Amino acid sequence: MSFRTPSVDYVEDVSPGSGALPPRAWYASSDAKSVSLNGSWRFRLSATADAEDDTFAEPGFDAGDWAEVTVPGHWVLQGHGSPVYTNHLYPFPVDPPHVPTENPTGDHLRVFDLPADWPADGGAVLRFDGVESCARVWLNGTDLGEFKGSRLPHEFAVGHLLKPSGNVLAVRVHQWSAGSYLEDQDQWWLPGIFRDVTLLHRPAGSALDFFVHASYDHVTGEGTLRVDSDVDGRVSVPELDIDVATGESVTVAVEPWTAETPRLYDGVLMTEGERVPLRVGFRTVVLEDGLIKVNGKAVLFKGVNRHEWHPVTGRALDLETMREDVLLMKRHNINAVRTSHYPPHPAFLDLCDEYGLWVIDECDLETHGFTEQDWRDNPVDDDRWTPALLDRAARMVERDKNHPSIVFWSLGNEAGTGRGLTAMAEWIHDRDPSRLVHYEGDWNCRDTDVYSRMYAFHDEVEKIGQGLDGGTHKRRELPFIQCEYAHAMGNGPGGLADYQELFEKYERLQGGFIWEWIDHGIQHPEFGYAYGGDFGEELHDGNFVCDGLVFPDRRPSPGLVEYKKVIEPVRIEGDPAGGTVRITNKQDFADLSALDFAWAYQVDGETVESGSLSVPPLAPGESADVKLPAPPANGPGGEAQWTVRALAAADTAWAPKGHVVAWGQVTVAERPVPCVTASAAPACGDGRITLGPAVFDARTGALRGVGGVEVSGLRLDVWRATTDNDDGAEWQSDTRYGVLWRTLGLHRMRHRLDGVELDGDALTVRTRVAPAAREVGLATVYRWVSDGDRLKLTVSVTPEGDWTVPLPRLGVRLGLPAADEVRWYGGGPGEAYPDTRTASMVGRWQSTVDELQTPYVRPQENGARSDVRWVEIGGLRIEGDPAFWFTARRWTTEQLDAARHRTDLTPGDTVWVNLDHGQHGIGSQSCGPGPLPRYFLRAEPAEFSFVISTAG
Ligand code: IPT
Repeated sequence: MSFRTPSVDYVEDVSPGSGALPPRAWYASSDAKSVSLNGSWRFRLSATADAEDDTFAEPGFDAGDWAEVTVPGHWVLQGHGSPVYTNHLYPFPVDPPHVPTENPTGDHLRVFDLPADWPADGGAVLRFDGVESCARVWLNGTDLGEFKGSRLPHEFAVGHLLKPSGNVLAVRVHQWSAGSYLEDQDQWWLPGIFRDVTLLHRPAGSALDFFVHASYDHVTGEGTLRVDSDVDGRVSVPELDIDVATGESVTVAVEPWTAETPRLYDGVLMTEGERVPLRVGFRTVVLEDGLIKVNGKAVLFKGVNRHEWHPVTGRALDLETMREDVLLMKRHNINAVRTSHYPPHPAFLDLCDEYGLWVIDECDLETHGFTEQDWRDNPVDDDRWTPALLDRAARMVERDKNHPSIVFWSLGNEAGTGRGLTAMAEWIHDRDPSRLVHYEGDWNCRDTDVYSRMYAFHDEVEKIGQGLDGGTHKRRELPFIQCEYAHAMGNGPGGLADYQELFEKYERLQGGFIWEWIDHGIQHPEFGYAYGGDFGEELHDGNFVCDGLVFPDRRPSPGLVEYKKVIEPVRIEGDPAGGTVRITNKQDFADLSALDFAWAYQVDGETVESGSLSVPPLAPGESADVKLPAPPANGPGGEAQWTVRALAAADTAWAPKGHVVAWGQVTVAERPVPCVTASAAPACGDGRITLGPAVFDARTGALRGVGGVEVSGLRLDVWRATTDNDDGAEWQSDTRYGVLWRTLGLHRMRHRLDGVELDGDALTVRTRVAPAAREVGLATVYRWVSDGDRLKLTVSVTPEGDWTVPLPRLGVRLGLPAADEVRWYGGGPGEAYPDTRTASMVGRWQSTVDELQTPYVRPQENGARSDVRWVEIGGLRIEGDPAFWFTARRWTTEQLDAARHRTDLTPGDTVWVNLDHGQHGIGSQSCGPGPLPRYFLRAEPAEFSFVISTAG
C-alpha cells in the first residue's frame, strides 16, 4: 500500500463529514460483545493539519518513539500544547469556514486484538462518543471517513475490516476546523478524543435504532408504551405484564416518571439477534394553557447549567464524577439540568433518568463570536451550513431520544437567529413531537415552545410574570424560563431568594437555571487552579471560566448552600406568637410522606430540647399549621428560637436517612442587649492610657491590648477585596460600584487623628477617615468605656461631603497576634452577605481561622458570618450591639485584594479580624444585575458598639 500526503480540505469544509453511519439511539446491549478502546494510545503532535502524511495509519507503521496519551482525554492537559480560554471570542481570525494554518493536529494510534470469543459472524461498529473538533479515521489502513461535531457520537461500519489480532486504528484529530465556528461555547478549547472509543459487535438480526414512546395519562393513571424499531422484535416489561411486538401500543396502569418520583420500569427489546435493556419512564410533556405541563401539572424548574468538567481531565469525565454531580444536585434540592452547551456523555442522562432530574438537552452549537461583527456571516443564517446544523440536531435527538428525563430539546446557545435554526427546530418538532423545543437567542420565539432568557433583571422578570412584557403574539402565549441567571462567579450569586419569590408568585414563570454548576479551574502546580491567561493565551477572559456553584474539586460553594435553601421543597415558617409552624409542600408531584420532621428549641443558640414533629403527608401545594410542643422553660431570659427541620425519613438513592432537606427558624425571645456600666475611669501615665482591662497609646488613642491579649491596628474599615460581582462585567447596565469604589479611593483611606480625650468615664478618639484627592470623608469617633472587666467600644460614623456611592463595608478591623479556634453565636455555619443569607442558620458554631476562608479560585472578599451576637477568637470575646458581620484571616484585606490566585496568599503572623456593622450586597453583576437597592450599604450616619473582654 502506498500513501500520499492527504488532502486536508475536509478540515475547512462546512459539511458535517463523510463515511459515518446515520445517527441512532445510544444503548448498551445485553448480549452483543464490545471492546473498549480507551486507554493508552500512541500520540504525535504536529503544528499544522498537513505536516505529516498518513503513512502512520498503515499497518506495520512503527510508532515506538511516539509519546503516549490517555484516551479519553485532551492532549493539551497531558503535556502537549496548552489550553486556551475565551468566553465568546474566537481565538482565530473570523473568516468562515477557514481556520489558521497553525492547527495543532494530533495523530493517535492504537493497535488492538479482538477478544478470543469475538463472534465470527455479524458486523461491527466503531463508535466515537466525542472528539474535538474534527477527526479522520483509518482502520487497518482503510480510510473510514472524517467527522465534526465534537460532543456528538459518530459510528463507522468496520466489520469487514477486522482481524483477530493486530488491528491498527489510526485517528487524526485537528484542533481547529469549520466545526470550530459552531462550537464557540464559553469554555476552554480542549482538543482530543475526550470520550469513549468502543468497538461494538453487531450480531445478525441485531437492533439498529429504536424509539421508546412512553406517555402517561394523568386522568386515567395509565401509561401507553410503543417502541418503534428499525428491526422488528418484541418488547417486554415483566413488571407490567407487557409483551408486545415492536410498533404495537399497549396501555396499562403505571406509576408515572417525574423528577421527584423517577419511577423506571425495566424492559427488554428483543430482536432476532440481540436483547437491549430498556429503562422505561412514563410521562407526558405538553404546552397547555401557556404552561409547560408534565403529567397534567405545571412544573417549576430549580435548575443549573452543567458543563462537563474535571480539574485534571477537562471534559473527559468518568462515571463516578458524573454520578457525583447528580448526587450533589439532588442533595441540594436541584430538580433540573440544562446540558449547557452540548449533549453530555450519554451516561449522565442515564443518571438523570435514574435519580430524577428534568433535562434540557442542548445541541452542540454556538456561534457567539459573530456578535463582534453584528452577526454578519453567521453560519446559522447561511444555507451552506444547514446540513451541518441538521446533522448536529439529528445526532443529539437520535442518540438521546429514549431518556424520560429529557423534556426539552435545545437548539444550542448564543447563535443569533437564522434559517438554519428554524430548519433544526422544524426537523426536531417533526421527529419528536413529544417534547418541547428551547432556544434562548430568538426573543420572538419563532421556533420555540418557551420564552427563554438569560440574566433578565428582577424587575423585568416580574413584568414578564405579569404578562406586561409585550413581544410577539406568539411569545405572549408562552411560559417563561430563565435558561441562565444568577451568575455564580466568585462570591455570590446574590439575589437568589428574590428571584425565587417571583418564580413562585407568577404562574407564567416556570423557574430557571443558575449559571453554572462548576468552576472550570484547571489543577496547576503553581496557581492551584488555573484560569484564562494562566497559559499565556494571547486572547482570554480570565476567571470568567470560574463561575460555578461548586469549586473545581466539587466542594460546594456557599452559593450552592444558599440555592439549596432558597429552592427547598418544603417551606417551614414559624409564627413568633402562635406556637405553630406553617408547613407547605412546594413540590409539584410528591407528597411529604418521604420526610420526617424534627424540632429543636435553642436558648442562646444551644439546643435545650428536641423532638419529632408529626406533619400530615401534605399533597403538593398544600399547607398546614402544625402545633409545636409547649416551650421548655427559658432559663434566665436568654434569646430563644425554634428550629424545625425536614429530613429524609429513610435512605434514598441519593441521600441517607436523616439528610436535611429543608429547615425553618423562628425567634420567640429576643436577645438581651449586652450592657456595660461605665464605672472604671481612664488613667493616663507612662505614655499609656489604661481603662479597665485595656491599654491604649496615650498619644494616638490606639488600643494596644485587652487583658493579656495584644491588639493592633484597630480602626474603621470600609474596604473589601472586590468580588467578581462588585467589579461587574463592563457590558452590564447597573452601576459597577466595585469600579467606582476604587476610583474614589476607598481602598486607600487615610486616617487623620483629630483628638484623644479623657472625659470622666470615657476615652474618646476623634478621627476623619477619607481618601486622598477627594472631599468626601467619614468623621469617626471611637468612644471607650469599661466596667472594670469588660470594655465597650462605640463607633459613630458621620459621612461628610457628597457620597454618591454606597460603602463596600462598614466596621472595624483589628489584628490579633495568635488565633486559631473560633467560636461564635450567630449565623452559620457558612458565609453570608446581605443578599446571600437565606441559608445562614442561627446557632452556636465553631471553626478555625483557616476553615473560615471560602476558597474562591480568584481571591476576593469571602467568609463573612452574619448576625453574629458574639465571637470568641484569639483569647477575646466580642459581643455586638447590634449583631454584626464577622470575618478573620491570616492576611490583610489589601493582600487579599492583590492576590490573583490562592497560592498568592501567605499567612502572616497576625490574624486580621473584621467586625462589620454593614456589608454591601453581592448581586450578580459579573453577568446580570447588581444587588437590589434594598441590599445597598448607604453612606449614612451610623453607630454601633462592641463589648470586648478576655474569653474563657
Ligand atoms: C452567557 C452564555 O450563554 C454562557 O455560556 C456564559 O458565557 C455566560 O453567559 C456567562 O458566564 S452569554 C452572555 C452574553 C449573557
